[in-house]
Amino acid sequence: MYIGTTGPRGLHHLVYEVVDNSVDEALAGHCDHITVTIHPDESVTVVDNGRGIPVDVVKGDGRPALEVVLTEIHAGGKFNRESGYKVGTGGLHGVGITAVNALSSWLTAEIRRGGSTWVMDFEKGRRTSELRQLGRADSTGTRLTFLPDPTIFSETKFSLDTLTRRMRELAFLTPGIRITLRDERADRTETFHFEDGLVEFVKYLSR
Ligand code: 0RA
Repeated sequence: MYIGTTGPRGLHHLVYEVVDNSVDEALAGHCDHITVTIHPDESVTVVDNGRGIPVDVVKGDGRPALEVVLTEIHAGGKFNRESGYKVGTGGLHGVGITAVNALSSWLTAEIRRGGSTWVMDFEKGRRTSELRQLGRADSTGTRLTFLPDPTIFSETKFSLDTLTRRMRELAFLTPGIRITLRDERADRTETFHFEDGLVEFVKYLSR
């Protein structure tokens, strides 16, 4: 879909697609902190404190919304009409996440919503578990962890520099948001937060 290449650019694009969905949730006014973690095995976790991807059953479909969001390409607006959730059709939630799921050896979605924590697992884009209710949650949000499929990508090592540059740009472009990038391979953590967006970006570029 929007990954475009199976080289290093495409690999990093997987992270951007997932983070973009959290940024959308921030732009909608429901999220102000996104954390991206590169794990030692080159899997990546993106956590946000948004509303959480809906987990209730989609009318006329029978599957949890979470499963539909992660396995279907939402181009026709069907999901939107029948569920009332705004997903897909290019800009909003859902288009890229399905591609990331399909291009990952495994992906785990953990949702905090409606007072509970919910989990669902996938391999190469296919669901491998039921939606499980894990326990109580006193906050809301989405946590997606995925391992890029090495049979698809020629390179599966993430560049901290590349991800740092992108997360800084996203923070500049989304004033007020906090984006934390953690690299467990090197034990490094950096947080990007700009109250003044583009003004600070221009200052940064011309420093
Ligand atoms: C569909 C509907 C709603 C939120 C989301 C998707 C959503 C998707 C992602 C992806 C990463 N983080 C996300 N956070 C939210 C709205 C649900 C509602 O009306 O409460």
